[in-house]
Amino acid sequence: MKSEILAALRETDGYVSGQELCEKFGVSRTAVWKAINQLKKEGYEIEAVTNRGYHILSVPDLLSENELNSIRRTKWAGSKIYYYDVLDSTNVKANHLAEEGAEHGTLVVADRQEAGRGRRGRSWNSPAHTGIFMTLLLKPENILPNNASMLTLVAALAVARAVKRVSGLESGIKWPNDIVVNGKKICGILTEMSAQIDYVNHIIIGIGINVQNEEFPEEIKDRATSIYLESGKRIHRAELIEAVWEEFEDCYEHFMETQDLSGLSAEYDRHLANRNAKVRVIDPKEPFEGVAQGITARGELIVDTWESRKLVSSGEVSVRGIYGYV
Ligand code: BTX
Repeated sequence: MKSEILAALRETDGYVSGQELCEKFGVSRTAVWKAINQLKKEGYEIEAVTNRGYHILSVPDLLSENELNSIRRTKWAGSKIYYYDVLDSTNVKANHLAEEGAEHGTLVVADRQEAGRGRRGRSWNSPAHTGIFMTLLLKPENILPNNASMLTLVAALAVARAVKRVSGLESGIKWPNDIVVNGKKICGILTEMSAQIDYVNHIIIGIGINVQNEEFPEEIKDRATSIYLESGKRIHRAELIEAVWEEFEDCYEHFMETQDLSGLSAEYDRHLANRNAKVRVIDPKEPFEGVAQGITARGELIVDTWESRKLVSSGEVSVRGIYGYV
């Protein structure tokens, strides 16, 4: 009920009368009044004016099921939202939920992670009240396991679009899965899949975004940054979460039409952080250097070396700029 009332208040720039809310949700005036008081306690500034009704003045940067549901405009992403103040990892939780039968579009969000996961056993710094830690569960009916890794790139593009929309910041994508601003990481994406040889059980897309952070631990401070540090703006995390999944739905539709990135690669290339720059490809078998040109429709990075054109697939390989992390 609280999230419906919140949604009704958000829908209008003006006032909503207590009577309207009672009728809309079939509840008593006291119930409305109680819900409004609870919202105020949580930090929402709500004005009540006699004969006019309620009006929302400001919203705190708060993550909660109410906040996330009341702001939701997506078609299917986040159709069911699980919010936690603290989790070990939203990816771990989403995996469990998937195994228990949770549906396509289920979203897990946490305010803090105690064991946030990066790729290949690395960890993701996930302090409270600062970042976005979330995982979307996909149970696509017709996707081949070989195509699933491209979804990381789809998600990266969605995050870059959403960051621009909500904060105004132009970000780059460090192939395949980091979003960077001024050469430092503001977001990482970890896609995991449960599949048989020719059938995908489920895919989970975990996204971590540094939003309000003012500082980072010593080990990562020269390669990590946040939306606040880069833009000086205090954006609302819930608003960014909503924008990411709206953009993701759009990118995902393009992806599913062709099951590749042919409809998205040009836009991805425009964001590619080290496009036309020299990169070092750290391939465990054979490291090499070349100039990054863009991506193929299958999401491989095109790197021209002095002797040939090479296509780099994600997986074991990582790519670094010659003069630093990007
Ligand atoms: P990655 O392996 O590419 O990056 C991890 C590396 O990035 C770390 O080793 C460290 O150097 C650096 N790092 C750690 N924390 C941060 C941070 N907050 N900001 C910038 N750099 C950092 C990238 O892995 C994938 C990360 C996905 C995180 C999300 S959060 C929600 C979901 N749940 C979960 O457990 N993981 C994903």
